[in-house]
Formats: sequence, C-alpha cells, structure tokens
Amino acid sequence: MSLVKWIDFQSLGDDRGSLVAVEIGMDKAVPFDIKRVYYIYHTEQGVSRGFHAHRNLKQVAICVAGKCRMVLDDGVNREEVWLDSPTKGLLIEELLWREMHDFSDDCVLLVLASEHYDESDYIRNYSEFKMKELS
Ligand code: T46
Repeated sequence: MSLVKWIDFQSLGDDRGSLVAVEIGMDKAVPFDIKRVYYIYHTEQGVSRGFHAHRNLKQVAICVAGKCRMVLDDGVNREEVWLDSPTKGLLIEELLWREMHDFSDDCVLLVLASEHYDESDYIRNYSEFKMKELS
C-alpha cells in the first residue's frame, strides 16, 4: 500500500481568483479534529527539514504557495512526492518518517495537526524509529 495519501480540496474559484475551504467531519476532507495549525516559510535555499516521525500525531500538509519535496518512510519503504498545489493535502499519519527537501523560495507549507505541540511525541533518531516500526 502506498505511503502517499492525498486529500483533494475543491478549488472554489471564480473570475476573481481561487479559494479553498478546509473542513472536518461528515464527508469533509480532513479525517481528524484540528488542534493546531502551523506553517513553514522563508526556508533557506539548500536547507532540508523534518527528519523525524511522530508517535501519535496525524497531519495534513498543504503547499499553499511554491513547492517542496516530501519523503515518507515507514522503515521499509521510502516514497517521495512534490507538494506543489494548494488543492492537494498530503495525509501523514503516525509512525512515518518524514523529510522535506528542495523548498522553493516562495514555498509556504501549511500543516494541520491533530494534537497540540508535544516534543515527547517526536522520534528524531532514525534507528530508534526503525526499531519501533519493525517491532
Ligand atoms: C512535522 C514537519 C512537517 C513549536 O514550538 N511548535 C510547533 O507547533 C512546531 C511544529 C514546532 N515548534 C518548534 C520546535 C522547534 O524548536 O519550532 C522549531 C522548529 O520545529 P521542527 O524542527 O520540528 O520543524 P520541522 O520543519 O523539522 O518539522 C515540522 C514539525 O515539527 C513536524 O511535526 O511533521 O514540520
């Protein structure tokens, strides 16, 4: 099964421009209650981010401007995708190693998170992640 799970958002555009509404519940797109929103922007050229997994956190990442490359790894398989559309959300569930590379200068990566920030939820050591994932 692919590690890459896209959520497609409808663009509610008209002749003035585009608009995307993100909602939860019912038949709407995001499969968890959103407790936190953050965004990553002005990433320096050549800088990569991430390099961790989460024990419980679920997230949806949407590149609302520009683009970046996301690598997902479940300890066995590794896949990569470009986040380059404000109408595509990448669902990143728990226990997936993630890395972000090749940020464009104008990249704004919006992330919707199922939990408040909690550093103890992070697994920042790849060997520890792999042991946990394979056990
Ligand atoms: C993830 C990827 C996609 C906070 O204080 N509150 C927050 O909500 C977040 C997300 C971060 N921070 C602090 C912790 C660090 O001192 O901000 C600093 C940068 O965070 P970090 O190095 O974890 O950033 P990234 O870009 O490596 O990872 C982030 C998220 O942390 C992570 O959950 O999945 O984006």
